[in-house]
Amino acid sequence: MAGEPQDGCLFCKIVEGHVPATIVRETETTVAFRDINPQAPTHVLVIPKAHYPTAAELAAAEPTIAADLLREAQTVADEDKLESYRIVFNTGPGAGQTVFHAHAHVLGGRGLQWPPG
Ligand code: IU
Repeated sequence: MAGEPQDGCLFCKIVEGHVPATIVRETETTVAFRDINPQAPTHVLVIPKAHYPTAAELAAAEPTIAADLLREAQTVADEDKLESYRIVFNTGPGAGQTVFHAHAHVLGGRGLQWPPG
């Protein structure tokens, strides 16, 4: 069923505490943890506890949780005192999405180029 934990989903396992992660924030609906392969001094992933493969599917099914995700991403940036930062939703393999459980990347702490690669 939509939103239910999926077998084999690594981020569902992080939500359930079955896979270790450096968690920086947790709310009723979201978890934020440091990326294991950081691309910037701050690189935090903010995920919904509910399983949706992409941010677009999350927003369509659970707009309130999608808004929670954005608010938490902003809070992570504030807590790391980032003056400038980027919030990224890679969507689809061609855009670099490798984990199909919606997540926002919060990147900052260094200069970020535009356009991204
Ligand atoms: P992507 O947008 O789907 O490529 O992002 C997935 C991210 O999840 C990527 O940056 C990985 O380094 C990160 N990650 C993680 O933080 N912990 C893990 O156990 C695994 C991936 I697997």
